[in-house]
Amino acid sequence: MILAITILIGISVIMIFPIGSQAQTEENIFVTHSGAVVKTTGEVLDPLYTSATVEFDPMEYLRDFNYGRISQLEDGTVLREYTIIANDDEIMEVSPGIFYNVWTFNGTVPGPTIRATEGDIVRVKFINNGEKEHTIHFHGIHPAGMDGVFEPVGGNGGQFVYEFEAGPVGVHPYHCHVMPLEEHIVHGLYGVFIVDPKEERPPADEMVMVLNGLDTDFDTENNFYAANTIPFYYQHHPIQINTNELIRIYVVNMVEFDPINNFHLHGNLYKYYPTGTDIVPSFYTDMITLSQTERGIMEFEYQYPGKYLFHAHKVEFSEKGWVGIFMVNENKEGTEDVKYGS
Ligand SMILES: [Cu+2]
Repeated sequence: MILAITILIGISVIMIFPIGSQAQTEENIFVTHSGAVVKTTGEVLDPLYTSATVEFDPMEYLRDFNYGRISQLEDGTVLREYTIIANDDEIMEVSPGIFYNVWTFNGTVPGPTIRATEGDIVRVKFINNGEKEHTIHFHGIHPAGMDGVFEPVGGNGGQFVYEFEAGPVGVHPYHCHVMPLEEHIVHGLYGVFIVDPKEERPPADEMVMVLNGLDTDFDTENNFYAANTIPFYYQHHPIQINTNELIRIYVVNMVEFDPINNFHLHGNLYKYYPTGTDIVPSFYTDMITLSQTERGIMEFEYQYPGKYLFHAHKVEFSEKGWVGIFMVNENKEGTEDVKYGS
């Protein structure tokens, strides 16, 4: 009897284990709106990408700020006009052999980082070229009718113009707010909205990092994680910065499914401004924890040159792609500060 049970347990262990391990690599077939059929395994790989093999360039996105088309209203107020086009039928190879149906603002995940100065009028012409209804919901202060929740914009060319005064100062996410909300966000309809103070922040080498995850096998769990969409990208392509130069990172956590994310910096500590709304930092730390759409501004300078990791200290996330390197170069005399906010 004991022998029989042992055999049964042994068999059940042997049987259960392969089923569990195979689930990771099981192929899923996915049909897009246009009828294209793609396969994905959901496996997480650590590929050596180059800018020629990714459709989205995380290095370009990092320091790309869209200040809009600038003009002045009669009373002298600055008007900034942007166009954001939604789509929900693009397929992107996010890791070798892993295709994902991305829903995009202006063709990328994340969408463009739009930027204004507090008090400017922001006018966003939104065009929905997708099949589904979409909106843009901006975090920040604006009238109810500009909130992008109760005014879904129809697909196939639907339009809406969002207009509001930029504020408050800080870093804010924007995202689609059509139900089921989780689905619209997870597929990639989000971006960053920076509101600069009227009195400019000190000059710095500025960058944007959107922490995100992609569920490539559609089981409502993320298969990989990243800073700016492509896993491991900044590990294989270190971000070049200089010693003794102020670095300012606008960081936004857009990971769904997992309750928290975090940001750990090696060999240094950073000043942290939650939501960026205060000009006085709240923390001096090497670790912040972020829940959904939580964000802030990090500032630091490296004293010593060399290679330094930055990554989620939720180690599972870093092992599945949310990891990068700063290559700190000796600051050559005469290096000019990069000025932003114009
Ligand atoms: Cu949507």
